[in-house]
Amino acid sequence: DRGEHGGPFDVIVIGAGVTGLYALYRLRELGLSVQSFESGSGVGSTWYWNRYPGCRFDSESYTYGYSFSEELLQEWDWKEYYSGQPKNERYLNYVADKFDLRKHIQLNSHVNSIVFDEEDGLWQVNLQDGLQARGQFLITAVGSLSAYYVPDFEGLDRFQGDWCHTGRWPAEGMDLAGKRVGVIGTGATGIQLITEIAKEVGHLTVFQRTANYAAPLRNGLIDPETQRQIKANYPDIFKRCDETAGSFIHKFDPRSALEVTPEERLEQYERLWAEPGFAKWLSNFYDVMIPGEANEDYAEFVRNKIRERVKDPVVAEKLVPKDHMFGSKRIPCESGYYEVFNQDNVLLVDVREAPIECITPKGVQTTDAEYELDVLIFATGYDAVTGPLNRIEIRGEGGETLKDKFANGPRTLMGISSAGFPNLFTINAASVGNFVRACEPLVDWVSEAICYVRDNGYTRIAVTREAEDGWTQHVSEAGAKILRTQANSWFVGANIPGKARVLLTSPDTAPVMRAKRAEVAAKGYEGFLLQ
Ligand code: NA7
Repeated sequence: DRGEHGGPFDVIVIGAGVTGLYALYRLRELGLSVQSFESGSGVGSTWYWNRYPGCRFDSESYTYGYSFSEELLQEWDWKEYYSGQPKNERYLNYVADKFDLRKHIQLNSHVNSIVFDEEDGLWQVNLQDGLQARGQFLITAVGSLSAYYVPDFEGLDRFQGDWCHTGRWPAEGMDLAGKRVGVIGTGATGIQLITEIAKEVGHLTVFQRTANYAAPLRNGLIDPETQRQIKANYPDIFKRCDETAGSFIHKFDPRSALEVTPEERLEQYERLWAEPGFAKWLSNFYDVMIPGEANEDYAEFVRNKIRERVKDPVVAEKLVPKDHMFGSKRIPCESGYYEVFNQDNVLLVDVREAPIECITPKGVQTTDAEYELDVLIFATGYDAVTGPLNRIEIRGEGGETLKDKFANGPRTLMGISSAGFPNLFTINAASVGNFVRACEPLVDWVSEAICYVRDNGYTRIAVTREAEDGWTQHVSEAGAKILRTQANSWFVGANIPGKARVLLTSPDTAPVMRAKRAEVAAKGYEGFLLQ
């Protein structure tokens, strides 16, 4: 215990990434005292930690920026349609400076635990370095994909080469030029990374467990005229995003793929395939993203696109996904991924056929071979949504921990808050779709709730058990029907051994979620107990 860090604050925000920065801005605008603790040495969180080569947006840059400041929108130039990590990190730093947010942020501050003090009704935040802070309200802006996951392979501690996880890429970089490099994992991250480092490594071994449906990103530079149009049209751009299920700019074709002729269908598939980003599926026939015949028809179209690009038919078949539906896992975007496997110095190892047994001092041992490596990179994903919460000891009323409470999956109302944890807003568990579009209205909602509590003479707001039970059941029932729950992915916690299999995000679309939250607020915070 090294004493108190000022305060007590009206609101403590854990994290200074996309959500945390906006929360600081909004809460301060409302006249509240705010403090953020951020474990990184800089702001940006996801865009701070993910420095791996090839890291970039795959939603359009101009849909990913904050909308809260017209001045910011007009000042900031996105150079590329899908902006890369260095620029994205600069953007968040620019925001922190422009709105003078740094004075509310303590960097290099890892939060060990947060404990609700029932007597004074404050949350006590305990930092790794022994410092403490107290606040009336607490917001976990800790991200949904921040608790990086390294599989528990025996022998990793004896590996003589360098290794890292993509989500903790060293600031000084990794020296890969001419080296024998291995990458485990072929999700959205692995696919970006592999494509980029294949240009410089000596030899690359890709350990793939599940082949993915990756689709061409088709990035490009934004020319000055387009830049001008973007800046003139931000209200329309954001309005369009707000109208779609995941707050992306692409709108489904209301027709079924099955109601048009095979020629028309193929013509649309091809036309959209030539377009950048997520248009290929989110502007396609609506039922391409619903389990069923149309989905399988499109999956086969994508499989053939993969086959066309890989020269060795044996390698091509390994890269073609066959065991899960198109869109049931996050669809990675790529910029030359499949061609990497036409390079002589690249080897694809199917670890479903021959699983990894252990890491040896020299490299990776599968059931049938040892692969010698100088560098091993884990692109093995994240303990999503609940992982970042579970890595903090969160104690609510009666000393109950959130981790114990969430052992069989999250129990919340709308992801936002959990019974027995008053004045705690788990905003990181409530996001759906395009992240910045989702986080702004969420932060606004939470800020308004906090003001409502204070303006009406209350001190505490807590979800009722009934409301939480209702929501938890809704997630389970409605979730069972959607594409995202049909495969073993982070969406349902199935990527982490032993984690309960439950949809970790809302089964509802972003507009429905906004409407539900608005209704709760309009009814005086129905489902919450105000004291
Ligand atoms: P993902 O999408 O969870 O991908 C992780 C990859 O790592 C995936 O290919 C996994 O195979 C693989 N993996 C995980 N554990 C193992 C083990 N034990 N052995 C072999 N392979 C393994 O994480 P990303 O970082 O790519 O993307 C996360 C999100 O970030 C993404 O959805 C975007 O929204 C941005 P699997 O498929 O499980 O067989």
